Amino acid sequence: MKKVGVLISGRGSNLQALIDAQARLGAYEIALVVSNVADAGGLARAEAAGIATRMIEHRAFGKDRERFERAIDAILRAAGIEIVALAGFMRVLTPYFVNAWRDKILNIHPSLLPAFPGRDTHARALEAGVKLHGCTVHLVREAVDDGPILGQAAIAVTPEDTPESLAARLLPVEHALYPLCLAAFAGGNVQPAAFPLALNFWVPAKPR
Ligand code: 4DW
Ligand code: GAR
Repeated sequence: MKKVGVLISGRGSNLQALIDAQARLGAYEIALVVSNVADAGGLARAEAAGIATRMIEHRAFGKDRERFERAIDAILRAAGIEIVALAGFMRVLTPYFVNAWRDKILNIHPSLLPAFPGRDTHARALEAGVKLHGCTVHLVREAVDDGPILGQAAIAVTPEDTPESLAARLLPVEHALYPLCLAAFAGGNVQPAAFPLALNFWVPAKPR
């Protein structure tokens, strides 16, 4: 069982998915949730699940990103964290933190990377006229939305789709993909698939 620390900045629906799946998947345990935003909805979700939380407000560190990250690093290490999962965490991590936790930080991004890195992914996917959209779980590198891809899941785009409808249809897919990728990664023994691999799976019946 690997001890996971989840970094959040917002509503925490992906955190909720990781919490809800951990007993079923049995490969990771969320031991700590760290938020850089005081009123992040994810903090209440963690508390409701009996998970320890910490608030490290980046503003308190001014422009010194590395000092902010040293504070997070110290908290993660004190809690015995082995894997860091970003779940809607909005601060770019510097080379210091990425290298301190190299190959131990995962992120979920709402596009089929390397297509549509950055913000407004759904609007840009529609603008580009793609017929498949999706989400990606990847290892975090210095460059944002970059790094080895652990898993992807795709959805079909319809002519009626709006950025909002795409986001709403993709979110439960994110919630299915992230726990599976984290569990596979935590279980070790994973390497890039040697052949194209498409997964289809049931998504949670309960809306978040
Ligand atoms: C991400 C990328 C850029 C910003 C926010 C989030 C996606 C995931 C991510 C978070 N931190 C990361 C990643 C990543 O993929 N790779 C690394 N670190 N190394 C972004 O531009 N954030 C800005 C602030 C936004 C805000 O506070 O509202 C920022 O200046 O950090
Ligand atoms: C999710 O859609 C996630 O894929 C996206 O932010 C949302 C967080 O929602 N992440 C990024 O855009 C990273 N570049 P949540 O707080 O409800 O999990």
